Amino acid sequence: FAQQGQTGYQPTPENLQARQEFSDSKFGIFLHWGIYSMFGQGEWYMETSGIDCHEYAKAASGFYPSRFNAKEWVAAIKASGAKYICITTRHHDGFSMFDTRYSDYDIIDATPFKRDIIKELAEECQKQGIKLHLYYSHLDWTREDYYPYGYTGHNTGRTKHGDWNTYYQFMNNQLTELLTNYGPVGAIWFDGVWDHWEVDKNFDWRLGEQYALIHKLQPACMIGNNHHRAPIEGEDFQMFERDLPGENKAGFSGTSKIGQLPLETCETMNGMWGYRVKDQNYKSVPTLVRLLVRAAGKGANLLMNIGPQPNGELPALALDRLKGMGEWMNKYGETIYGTTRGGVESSEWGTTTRKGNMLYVHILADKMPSFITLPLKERVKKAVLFDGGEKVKAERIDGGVVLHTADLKPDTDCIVALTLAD
Ligand code: H57
Repeated sequence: FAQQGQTGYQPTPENLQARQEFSDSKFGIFLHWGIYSMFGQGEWYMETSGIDCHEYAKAASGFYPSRFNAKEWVAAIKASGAKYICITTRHHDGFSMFDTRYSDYDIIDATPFKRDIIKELAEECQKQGIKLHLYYSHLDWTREDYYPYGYTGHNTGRTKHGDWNTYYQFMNNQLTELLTNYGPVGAIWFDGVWDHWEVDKNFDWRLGEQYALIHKLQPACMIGNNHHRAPIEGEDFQMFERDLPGENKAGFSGTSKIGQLPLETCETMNGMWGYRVKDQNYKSVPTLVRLLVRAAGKGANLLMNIGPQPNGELPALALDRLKGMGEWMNKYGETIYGTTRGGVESSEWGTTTRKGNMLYVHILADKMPSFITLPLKERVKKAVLFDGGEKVKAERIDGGVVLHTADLKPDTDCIVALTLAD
């Protein structure tokens, strides 16, 4: 599929630096917010309930998130230890959460709220020093020009005609707005190419030209695309929805082959991306921490999702989890930020991260294993508990090192810090 990418792409030094910072940051917060939030049934409500897109669109006139306060959102997210925020500027329903000249189906023209949410968030991110990534959907359940050749199975009442070229131009116009009017954008997070690819795996989205446009407008802005295929030329990071890198359990038709780019995996804090009133089943802080640690062990960032409420507030349980994760990151962030994959394959007991000559062994099991065997070539100069510095017995064996862990206390993450000889 290389023909779909930006041919001859050479990332600029700023872009390479952005990639490095991104990789080092390890933790971001995803926000799925749109007029779908009002229905309280997740962001796929129009499609899964077969609602006519014109009926659905009327809901926009009731969108008035009076409690929205970008400053509070950013502060709460920053306190979690997350280094970036990725927000939906336009999801599959086609509604734009920003001020766009290219459609009236947006926050300014179609709602009584009339405040540019993306602008307020962008300004606040700048002020508080956290990066902003923008989610942008290729798939559109509302526009008639979305389809190139026919109906692909979505039952939202839209007709099948229209010129796909005008849709392509529309997307590029909107991307130009997003990359011109909101200051530095950390990344564009694309989603939805799989919709046509499920029908025609060679459908040409003309990504090359689109990626080139983005890199021309903001060379440092990274591009990621939720396709679960090997990276396409012009992309700057590789993402895996609900999969750790290399896994392919989320139902995508791609191979999930891992390339050479920075990695990111995204997950939901409860069960849905968009606000779902019935779903109060938020993962516990230890569970979330373990997800983050497992991702880091694979060299990947965790992008953890929250679905803000229709009134503009983050759900109370989400705020609680942000606070808990922040407390953990304050203490143990050293073993996560700026690390790379540990080089010791993750296993049942946990995983490893590495920074310089430090190897962090993250034991994530509820029951402590008696021994952990690490296939390390390097000599271990020192082995201590990260918490408290107590010595842990490390024994050299053929082909590795055995850690004697029987007497350690299980925790959310019991971390053994190994200093390796260089
Ligand atoms: O925005 C969130 C998340 C980040 N991506 C969207 C969700 O609304 C879901 C994307 N799911 C992609 C997927 C999973 C399996 C294959 C595609 C319907 C039509 C084709 C499929 C599902 Fe397939």
